[in-house]
Amino acid sequence: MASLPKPSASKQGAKASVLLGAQWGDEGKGKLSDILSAEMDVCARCAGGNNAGHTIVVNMPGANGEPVRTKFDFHLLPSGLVNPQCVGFLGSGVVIHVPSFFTELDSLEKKGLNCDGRLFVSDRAHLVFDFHQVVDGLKEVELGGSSIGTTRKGIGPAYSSKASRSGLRVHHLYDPELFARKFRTLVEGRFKRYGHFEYDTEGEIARYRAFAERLRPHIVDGVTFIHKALTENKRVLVEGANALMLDLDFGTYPFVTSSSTSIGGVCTGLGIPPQSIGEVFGVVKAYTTRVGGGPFPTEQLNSVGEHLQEVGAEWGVTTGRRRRCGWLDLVVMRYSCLVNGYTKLNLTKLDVLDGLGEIKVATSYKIDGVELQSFPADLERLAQVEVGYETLPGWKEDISKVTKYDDLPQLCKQYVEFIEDFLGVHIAYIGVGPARESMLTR
Ligand code: 2SA
Ligand code: GDP
Ligand code: MG
Repeated sequence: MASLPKPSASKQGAKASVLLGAQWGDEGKGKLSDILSAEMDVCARCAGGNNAGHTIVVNMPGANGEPVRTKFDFHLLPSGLVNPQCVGFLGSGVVIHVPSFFTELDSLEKKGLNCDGRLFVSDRAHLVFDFHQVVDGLKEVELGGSSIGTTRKGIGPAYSSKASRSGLRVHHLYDPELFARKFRTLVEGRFKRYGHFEYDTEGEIARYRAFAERLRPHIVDGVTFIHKALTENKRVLVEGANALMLDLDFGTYPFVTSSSTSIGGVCTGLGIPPQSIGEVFGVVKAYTTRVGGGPFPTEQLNSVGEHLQEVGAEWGVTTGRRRRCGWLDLVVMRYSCLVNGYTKLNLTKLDVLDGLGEIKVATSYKIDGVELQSFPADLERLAQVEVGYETLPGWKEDISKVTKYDDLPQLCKQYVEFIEDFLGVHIAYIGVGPARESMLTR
């Protein structure tokens, strides 16, 4: 095994670039991750699990070498894997459902991506088991009308096991006695809490013995792996999953996921210090969507919302659920910029706004006529806010074929520059379609 680089060496090494969702997820992170990964040696996930759904549309070589339009949906694995030179890494903060890991890997290989020798997993990452997924569903049923609307992938229950110090990590797979003992205790605990549900505990223990062998070539000491990459000046991209408003601490709690999806999760999920972070790319959709329950101040339960949902094809990539849609919320975005410190933004799905007569953008929240200084922590207060909008004129043209920023309609540029001025962060990339080529740079 490679030994840990000297701390002084890591300080002089390369800085990792980070890409994070700036709203409630599904901003189009996968597409930017794919584009940036063309110039990367490593693409790493630091948090979340197979609840994520990152879509990439690229041309793959067909049987006779002709380009074939291919759509990839990544859930647990890093999207950068689409680029053949890029190594994928799942850091310690990720929760891993091993059967899904292999299903996803197999489906990539079927689509013509060879991932041999370029996918690694931290030995400190926690495992998600099928019983966590069952419990995820049972918890949701228990919550009834106030359910979170989770993906039911077991993410919350797995992070609960981790936080309560009874979880199983990847390295436990290689101590079969200990693994079996801890596994039985965990399952028994769930039976006590939720009543006996159908589950073949001994069958699962046997299944994981086989998985352990298949997983072995992928496992690394995660801290050594990432520091070695940085020390050797490898180009590293950290691909965030979910988004700031779903962060366990800074999102709309309890309507959040159970991991640290903000910038802090990069350090805790990979074991790197803040000074090893370089660019921080924030991905922001030109409007807002949310999937699952929870507050959404700019939601449009009307023809505007329907337009955004239909034209934007807003369906969950993991669960197929219809996404809720509304106007861009710059109060959320200002808060998001504060927490994550984006150095550059990618505004995505601008083409979805084509043809709208006017476009609204939320710029303030008021309660009893008093403007709030920040995004409220208390959801009761959030429910009382009166959203202040700025109305901008829309553009009539189809922008999906535009390849240069200067060629966008004037009113479209006005929309982009309004957002940029409000947030004070450079919009360096603009998405005008789902494909890799449909990205303008500025
Ligand atoms: P969980 O399953 O415990 O993480 O769910 C908790 C909340 O986090 C939301 N969440 C998501 N929101 C947007 N996109 C996600 N990924 C999929 C996608 C979602 C899908 O890319 O479309 O297919 O439904 C994602 N994953 C989790 C979730 O809706 C809950 O509000
Ligand atoms: P992620 O979770 O942030 O990676 O985003 P998702 O993949 O869940 O959802 C984004 C959806 O929008 C996917 O279907 C993408 O193919 C699509 N998409 C990404 N960028 C653009 C864009 O600029 N325009 C349009 N029309 N679609 C886009
Ligand atoms: Mg998604």
